[in-house]
Amino acid sequence: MRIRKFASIFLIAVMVLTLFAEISNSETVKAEEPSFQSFQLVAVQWKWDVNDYASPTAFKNKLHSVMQDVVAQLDPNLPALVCFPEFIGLPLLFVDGDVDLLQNASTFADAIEALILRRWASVLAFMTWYGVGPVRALFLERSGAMQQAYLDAFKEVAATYNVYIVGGSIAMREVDGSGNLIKDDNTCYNLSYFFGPDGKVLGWQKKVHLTPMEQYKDEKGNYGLDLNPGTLEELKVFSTPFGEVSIAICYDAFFQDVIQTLAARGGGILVQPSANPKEWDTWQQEDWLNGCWQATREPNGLNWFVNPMMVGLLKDITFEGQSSIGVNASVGSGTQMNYMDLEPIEGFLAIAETKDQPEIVVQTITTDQARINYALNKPATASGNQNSELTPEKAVDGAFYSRWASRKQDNEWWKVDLGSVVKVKGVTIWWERAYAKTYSIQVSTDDVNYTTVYSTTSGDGGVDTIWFEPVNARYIKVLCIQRVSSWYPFSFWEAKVYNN
Ligand SMILES: [Ca+2]
Repeated sequence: MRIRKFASIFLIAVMVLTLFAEISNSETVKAEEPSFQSFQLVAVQWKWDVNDYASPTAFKNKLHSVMQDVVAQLDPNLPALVCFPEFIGLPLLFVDGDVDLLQNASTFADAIEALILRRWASVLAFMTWYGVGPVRALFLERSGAMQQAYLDAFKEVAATYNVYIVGGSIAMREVDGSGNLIKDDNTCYNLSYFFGPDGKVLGWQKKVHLTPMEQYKDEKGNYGLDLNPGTLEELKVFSTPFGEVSIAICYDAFFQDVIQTLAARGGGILVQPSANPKEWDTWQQEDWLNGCWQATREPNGLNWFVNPMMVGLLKDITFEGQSSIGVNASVGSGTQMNYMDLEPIEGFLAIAETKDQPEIVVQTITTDQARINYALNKPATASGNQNSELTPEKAVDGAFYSRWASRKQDNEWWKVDLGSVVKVKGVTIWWERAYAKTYSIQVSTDDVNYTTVYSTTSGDGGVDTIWFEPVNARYIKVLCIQRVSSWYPFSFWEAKVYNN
């Protein structure tokens, strides 16, 4: 990851703009005013009921029922981002005919133990094959059934109700939108998937900072969920037509490294899917302010937050908390309010009334400050592509498991047509490991005369976020000049172009 500090590119920008001023003086091309759209943020406060996990159909029916309550509160003419809590998919461990174990056990740990015993033969095979403990082996073994139930249900409701969805999280192996394993290894993560309104999976976020309960053993020696942590380098920022979306799963929103990485990669709306297995007492409410509320006190580009929370009993474990929606201090002050036992403060826009009941928290945002990725789903072309799969438009499809790759040679280019001349201010390139060592970014209003707004000879891959002085442009071209390795082409997962 690299953050391009404004100062470090200022000189380049000045040089470029001096040049550009000479060209643009003779031009009469005007930028279109961006059409900012109001949008709706939704936090679903979900209450555990083990019967919702009896079968894939039971889970899907529950989601439909909740979504019908959600859309009843929405303006159908405005786009919506609907966010579900952390671990909504965890009890899908029992979805394939094992829910009786969950219903009959007195504790959640007992239910997991009973499931390991019932599926002992196949769990043992996974333990042996992958060299892992019984709980990890159970997740590996159950992942296929879990992901199918989770992805099928969320894809269907996203498409049915035409909304973007942050699917809360599930503990399982990493699979793409078609359910294909990303890598056949022994890792399992706390994952939250992101769904488009056509029902398409656009990517997933891994939790980076695990709680003791999610690790192999906690500090008292109790066995936990034995999950793997994600890395900062893997953190994504997703695009919608109404703004960028960053996901920090629960504990992650309390960590500056996660918040700063998300902010540097585009920021936008910070979604914190949460499940708090503790009493919602005054101490806990005060501590919770150190999460997404605190993360949006500084002008860091994370301009709103949505914090859906899990409530109710999962066997012996009580989950409590008030879901909320809020705004960055640099964008607005919100309404004076706070969690139930605390003094009102600025920053919140809406808070659930209860800590233990299902609720739907909705907030309409009317703004001209959303960060929009103009390149999303716009026509893209290139000097060539490696094969018929890795085509130029894969870099603007919003999906983080599809990419463009050039032919295996230096001096290739990729270009997006934004459709009209607009004012642009930044570009983010999410390089695959086949990154460019030397590359330039050029802009044009007519696809004939191009101006260079950025160039480097020391690219190091990862995610490059580049800011420059606002410039009118319709065409954005990435000139890929020198590859990092002659074995590779040039390749990136996504290229974004920002209004601010
Ligand atoms: Ca893509």
